[in-house]
Amino acid sequence: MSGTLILYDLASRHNTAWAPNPWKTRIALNFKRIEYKTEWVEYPDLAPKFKAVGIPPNDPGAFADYSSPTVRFPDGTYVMDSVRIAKKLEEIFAEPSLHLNSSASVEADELAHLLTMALLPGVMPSVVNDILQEPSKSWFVEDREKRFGMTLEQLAQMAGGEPGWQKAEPTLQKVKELLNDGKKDDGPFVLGKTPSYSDLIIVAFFECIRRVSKDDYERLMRYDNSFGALHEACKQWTEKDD
Ligand SMILES: N[C@@H](CCC(=O)N[C@@H](CS)C(=O)NCC(=O)O)C(=O)O
Repeated sequence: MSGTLILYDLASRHNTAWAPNPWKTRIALNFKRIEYKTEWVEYPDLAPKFKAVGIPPNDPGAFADYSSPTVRFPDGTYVMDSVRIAKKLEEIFAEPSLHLNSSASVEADELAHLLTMALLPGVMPSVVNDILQEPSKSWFVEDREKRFGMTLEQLAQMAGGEPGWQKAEPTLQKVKELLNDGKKDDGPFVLGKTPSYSDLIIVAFFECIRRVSKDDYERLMRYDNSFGALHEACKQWTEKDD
């Protein structure tokens, strides 16, 4: 089977990308200038849609059995999970390279995950009120309340705002080090003048925050000049967002 590559991304009322993990794949596709179509999926449709085409669930212990990003490649195969997708993209579309062998790639993925865990609880009410539409909206409220054992407002009160930023602090420091220390040259990227997957992952997180909370995004950009310089240098790969 051949055809256009399809990115299954989480639906929003604006029909534009917002969620942190699908942004990792989208930005990699944009970076490699690969032609693709987006299929927007509502949260409760992820599992039935992916099961129906035979995708095995994520490994035990994953946040969800079925998740976005998922990609259907032109040969008809499906791959779920941003890291697996990045590896396959690099195999099929070698240039420009994502430089996945750089140890910074793994570190950046971990840092982006930690930042998401620290700063997302504070913005969940805005995700519900400003981004999601039905049926995801009701599904998300119910699912997250069950997972966290409290309402999203209580969660934001407890773990968002200053506590969230405090939790993020050591990780922000590491991102700053990654962008400033031990580089070969003075470019804006983790490897200096050469962009790589590490940069794209960090910017996927920046882009998500920019789209869900202007205040948090501005605070993030004030943390260190290297953050804004990186985001600016990667902006060209965030433009296609639908
Ligand atoms: N490690 C996975 C994480 C994917 C993930 O958790 N994606 C979220 C959206 S940001 C999702 O699909 N969640 C589904 C759910 O909450 O049921 C990856 O990088 O692809």
